[in-house]
Amino acid sequence: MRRKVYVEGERPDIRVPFTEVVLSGGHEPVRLYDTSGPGSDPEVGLPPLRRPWRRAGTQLAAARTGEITPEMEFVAIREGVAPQLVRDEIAAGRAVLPANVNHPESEPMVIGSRFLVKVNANIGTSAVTSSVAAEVDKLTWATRWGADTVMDLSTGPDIHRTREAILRNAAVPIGTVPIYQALEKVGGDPVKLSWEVFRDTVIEQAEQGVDYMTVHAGVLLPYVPLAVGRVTGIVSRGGSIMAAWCLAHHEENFLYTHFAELCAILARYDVTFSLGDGLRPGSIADANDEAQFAELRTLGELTKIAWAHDVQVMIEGPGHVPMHKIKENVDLQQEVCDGAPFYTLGPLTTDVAPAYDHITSAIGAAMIGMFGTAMLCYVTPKEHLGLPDRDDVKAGVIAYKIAAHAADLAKGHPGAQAWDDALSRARFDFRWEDQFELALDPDTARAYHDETLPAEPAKKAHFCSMCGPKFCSMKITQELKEYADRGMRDKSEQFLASGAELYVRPS
Ligand code: IRN
Ligand code: FE2
Repeated sequence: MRRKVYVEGERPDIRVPFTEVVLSGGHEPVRLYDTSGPGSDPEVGLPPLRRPWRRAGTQLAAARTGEITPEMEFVAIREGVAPQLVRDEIAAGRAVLPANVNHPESEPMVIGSRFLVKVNANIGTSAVTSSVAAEVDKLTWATRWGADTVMDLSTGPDIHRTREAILRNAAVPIGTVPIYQALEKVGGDPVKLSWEVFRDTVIEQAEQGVDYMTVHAGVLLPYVPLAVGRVTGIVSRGGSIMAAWCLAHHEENFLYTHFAELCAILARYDVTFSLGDGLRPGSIADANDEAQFAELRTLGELTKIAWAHDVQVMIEGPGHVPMHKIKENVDLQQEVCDGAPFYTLGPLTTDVAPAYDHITSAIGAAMIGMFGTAMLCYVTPKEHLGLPDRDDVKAGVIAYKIAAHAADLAKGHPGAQAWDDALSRARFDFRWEDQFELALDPDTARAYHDETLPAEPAKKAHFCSMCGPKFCSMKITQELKEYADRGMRDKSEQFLASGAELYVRPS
């Protein structure tokens, strides 16, 4: 059985949610990180949990003065670490706590290499209309399976109202790419974009409560030609929009030239920068090329400007990268961005498996997570093929939760392995119900088991249909263990009965 429990902080209004898995036979319950939120009626929205904590100044500014905010205390309990570690990592810029002052419904979380690896799920429609309720449903669905943040990438009509509904129902931080809405405002022609339209869009979204924003400020005019000879050119939507603007006007990217003004706006709301990788590689052939790394160095430069304004920053990364070229990405990013959190899209480790890119990319995500990436942007099976539906969202989130947890284990995050150990013990003891409940996806685990052995007694059986009763290795090992225990007991009784004395070596 699973149930939601809350752990209280020093202030009684700090109540940190966990999923508690209650196990059979007196085994200790297991507590899991819980992103699902308290649940809401989409028409009403969630209660404004963080309203009493409202502050002037960003989490970064507070951390730098040595303050531990209620948000920091909340995430310390959530992560099972000391609040001082949270504060110090934020102060150093190595972690971000995205929490817009106008999004009081969100439950605080932290993104940084010293903490649990996080997963982002993208939702939002293209030009197809979709009801507000349908978007809220996708959000709830993604967080139910463990998405730590959700990005609303909606384009098309009704963008403001949809985002409002998402924010008012989101217990996780919400990210956006404001250039998409700015482009809508100028009728879809990148050439007509301007700093003013972009600025007003950022203010509109910050007022609503968007917690972090992707800004493609590193796509500089001189870098655009570097992408020309590539197999797949510029694959980032935001990157291609800014490249088109730069070329048409033959001017430097206005996001870069107005970056300090942008920092001043984000600081007012404590919106976190997610510096976009507009020149990320879109194919194995283009991985780690000059266009990609030139942009990354510029993102390093912008990171320092944001920090000077007390604005929190994370850095977006690739893309498509073969396994042997992954580590170089993290090492370079950490070096040029002074340890700012890395947030990568996969990477996909091969281009040959459309329809399975949640797998090609989860392989890369697990590796890059192990090397120190703080958040993984999911890829669904529909990547490169179409707009993901509900099932794709779930498949993407689950694939990425696996990658993130595998990385947590490899990094030795305190407490990560307790979950594996509890599940393995349940498996070895044939506590089938406990095994299902501990699973990342209990529904599918149970359904697969019951496909061949649906009867109730099978939930106590010492085998499953994979090997059958005679060939179950776990059953044989258990019998072996019993036999060995019995054998040892018999031997010791024999020994004692023989009257022999133990020789004890003098020390
Ligand atoms: C994450 C890392 N690199 C890119 N991303 C995500 O891609 C980003 O957070 C956002 O969800 C999306 C932006 O795509 P474009 O506009 O760069 O294609
Ligand atoms: Fe791709």
